[in-house]
Amino acid sequence: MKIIHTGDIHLNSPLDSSFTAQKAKIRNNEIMNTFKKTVEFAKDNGIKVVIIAGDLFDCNDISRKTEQFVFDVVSSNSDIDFLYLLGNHDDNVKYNAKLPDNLIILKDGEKHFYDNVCVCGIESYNNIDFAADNYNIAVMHGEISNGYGKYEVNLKELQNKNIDYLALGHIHKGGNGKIDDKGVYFYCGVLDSRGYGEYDKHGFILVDTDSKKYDFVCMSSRIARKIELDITDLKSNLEIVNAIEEKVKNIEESSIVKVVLTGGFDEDLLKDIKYIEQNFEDRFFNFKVEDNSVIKINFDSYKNDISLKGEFVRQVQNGEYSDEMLNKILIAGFDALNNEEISI
Ligand SMILES: [Mn+2]
Repeated sequence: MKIIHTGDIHLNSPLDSSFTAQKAKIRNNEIMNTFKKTVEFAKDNGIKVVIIAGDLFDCNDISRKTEQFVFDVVSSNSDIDFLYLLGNHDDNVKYNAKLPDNLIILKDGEKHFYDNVCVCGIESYNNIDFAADNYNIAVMHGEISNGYGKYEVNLKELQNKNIDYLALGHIHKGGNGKIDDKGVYFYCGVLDSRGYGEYDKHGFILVDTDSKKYDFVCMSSRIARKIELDITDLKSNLEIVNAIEEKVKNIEESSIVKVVLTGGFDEDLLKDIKYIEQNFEDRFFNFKVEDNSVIKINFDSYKNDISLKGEFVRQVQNGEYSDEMLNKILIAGFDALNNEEISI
């Protein structure tokens, strides 16, 4: 049989670190629709089991609208079982309405059988008890580690326990590996990116228990992209804009884009991040510049400089600052001495 393994959908996220309130609302609605589309995929492909490996919701106090949407989608597909393990974000959601019968909370060690396929949520390693002749799916929410914390997954404890497939949630980027000679683990990653930090394609894993094939199915309604640009050899804001233009020319306009500036720039380059951002803001769903570049100063050339700038550079050079602080002071000082707005 075929099973969908998803998780970390994080419905009802504030998304305020990536977007304005207006765009956050749009993005949340889109992610709700991605959940709906995932269920439609199950319906269209005759899939009867959807595993949600934790963090369906981003918080315990979800809006009634979100609850109603999820319950509607689930209850209108009553022939699909949604096996839902609680995550660290949604372990204590208080629902307003009664849970649909087919939204089944996975309890530690409780087995759910579909012919020879057994699905079981695991919180305590003591409760692992899979029969060798079944196809066994363990569901956990946590990160692979050598530890024993609540959201840590210790593979040593899962070896030689007849697990065929370990459905993991919690880590927002997909990934997989082996448990032992028999079993594999998969992180499904988030279903659809919520913004910066959840880059590239996202979706769910389609588990085929017969062929033991595990396929990633992309569900991204928008893709977040991170692009690096080394500005070491660039001399002006215009050159930076042109270099970014070259980097983003093939990126879909629906994307969430971040350009990270790196390298050491010449002190004569009066960088204006707002100006740079303005050139791309309207083209993409969201556009941001993260400036990690540093100012390059030839301290020797200021040794005998009798100007105010020379005095400033010498003062700063003799101060005891971290590299990061030194960079900030130099940029702000040069902006001030050049009669530019100080952007610190
Ligand atoms: Mn989590």
